[in-house]
Amino acid sequence: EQRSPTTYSVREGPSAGLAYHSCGMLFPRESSSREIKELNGLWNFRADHSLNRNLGFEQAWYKSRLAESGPVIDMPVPASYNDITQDPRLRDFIGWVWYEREVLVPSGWVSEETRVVLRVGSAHYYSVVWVNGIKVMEHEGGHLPFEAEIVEVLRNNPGGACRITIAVNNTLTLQTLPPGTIQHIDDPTRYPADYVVQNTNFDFFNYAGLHRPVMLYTTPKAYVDDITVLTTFADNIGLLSYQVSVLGSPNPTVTVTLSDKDGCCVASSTGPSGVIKVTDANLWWPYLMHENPGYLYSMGVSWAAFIVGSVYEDVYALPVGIRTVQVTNTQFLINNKPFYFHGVNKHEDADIRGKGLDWPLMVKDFNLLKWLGANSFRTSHYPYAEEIMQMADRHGIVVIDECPGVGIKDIRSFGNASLSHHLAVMDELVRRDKNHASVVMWSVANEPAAEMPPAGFYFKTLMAHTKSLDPTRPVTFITDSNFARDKGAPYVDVICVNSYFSWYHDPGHLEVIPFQLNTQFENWYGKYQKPIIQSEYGADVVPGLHTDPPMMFTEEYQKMVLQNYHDVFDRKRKEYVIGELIWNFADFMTAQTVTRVVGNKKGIFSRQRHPKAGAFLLRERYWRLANETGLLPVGARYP
Ligand code: BDP
Repeated sequence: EQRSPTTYSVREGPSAGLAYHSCGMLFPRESSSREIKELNGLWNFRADHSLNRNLGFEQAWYKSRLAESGPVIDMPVPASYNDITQDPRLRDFIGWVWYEREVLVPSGWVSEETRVVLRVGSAHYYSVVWVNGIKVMEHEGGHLPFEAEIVEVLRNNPGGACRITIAVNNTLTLQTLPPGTIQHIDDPTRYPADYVVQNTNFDFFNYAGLHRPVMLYTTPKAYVDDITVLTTFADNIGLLSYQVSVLGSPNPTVTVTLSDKDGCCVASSTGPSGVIKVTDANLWWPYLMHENPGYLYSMGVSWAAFIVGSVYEDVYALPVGIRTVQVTNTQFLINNKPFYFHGVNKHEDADIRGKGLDWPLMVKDFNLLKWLGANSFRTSHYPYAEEIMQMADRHGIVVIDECPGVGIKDIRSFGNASLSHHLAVMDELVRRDKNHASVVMWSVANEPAAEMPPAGFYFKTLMAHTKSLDPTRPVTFITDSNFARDKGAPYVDVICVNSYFSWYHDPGHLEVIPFQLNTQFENWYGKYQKPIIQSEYGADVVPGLHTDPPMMFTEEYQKMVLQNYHDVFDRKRKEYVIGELIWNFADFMTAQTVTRVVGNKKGIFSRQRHPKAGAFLLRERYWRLANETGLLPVGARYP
């Protein structure tokens, strides 16, 4: 049988193309005009183990029930499929897997006045979606939502039966985000026949599947498609300039009301765009910077029309926080007050569910963040679930929102195809997250090969584009390059540096940290005069390992690494260091390598969220920092 190196290409599906971008992507919310049907739970599932992974398309598995074309297994959604069975072939699978679920649609939904939208919160990496055997959309990218209107398809099937088939391909290539390469090895003396591996340059397991909720929701035919809100304030007056786009109606009458936490209307406006003034505004403050952090108003947006005796309307309520963000040479200001990031880097990662959204885990993680006294996190290394962003808004946890630009190490990943996809991902990310008060900065990449010649043009374009999408937030990328040769750094607003002194360099030598870290900061600030965040630092710990004097991989060694870094942070934060984000919040799964003992163990919590010694050290520090730098009322120390 013939097999070409492109066999596992993500573009195997017929007529591949991107989802339509120029519309909004409001998070589905129920209202008097909108209903939701969640499709979480068990789906039918089959991985296409055929040699070219293309059997599903050749045999058109979407045309009838999946069980009719072969065996199926139960697969929970949302979840990664990798750790659900005992089959190593599924854990390490590369190529197309097929999900299917049948749902009955209420008859009232299939009407001339209603839109029915099928929305996938995220599916890693490339997806093709059919409803009742008819293709309704494709989407590239594993961490952002996509949706299609399906009422026309449902109308052809009056019984209300709706069979949703989703094929998902986890293959990463030099042009995907994150990038990867597929390696076919043809050496019968050393490898089995048809040996294929997925190589990546990032340090987390390439979990795949339907990672976030899948749902159907309705809107009226004319509907609120998108809302953009920019906020500022002057003295005690909050100002919200908004823009509403209504589709399906030529002259919509838009009404906007702003309600406070108690549901009382405090201001209103009419028209698709305008400015709302709120007197005695409650600002959105970060956790530990105010006694009432994360204050959110509810912006009710509605559209109504009276047509031949009937009322048509659409109603949508968007949570909004009023706050400002600014960067100076030495400071990061939120609501004009200096903000010091004392927080974490995270992953979407847990036992069994992989990267699947899990409510208990999410709430546990926020409780741990608050226990720790963390006021911020970075969405290393891809956009997190919208449900997580909403929690951050409500709890006042500040977010650096990162796109999946991780592992860009090969010069071929700086080409036009990569850049245009990267720009499109930033479009999708900003469109999804622009209204989150918690998001204070965009990160376009993590540790790219920023010293390579094409990196200058690439990052200049990418960051200019991101700023054009959102002029209100600073933009950065996270670097581990040499300060003198980094070609992307000239374009960032805040320098974010990762370093692992006494770990990957000079392993075991804690005594180098004060020197090397000090030099790192002086070099970067000397060249750019921009504020600096230590965006990663840390050390692996196998929980329960102890030595004195400290040795690598013990709880004591992690504590000493942290302590040594902190001493330098404490000197430099008086000057221009504006934050520290530990690597990592919790242990997480990676590909198998000789440097990883069942995953990355740099967590201050284990993968099961049990604290290591470093967590207690960090907790002491973060609460002390909160007391020093925050606006906490006296006495509000440990909760
Ligand atoms: C950094 C990467 C991060 C890794 C970390 C590590 O940004 O993704 O997990 O190193 O090696 O370089 O632990």
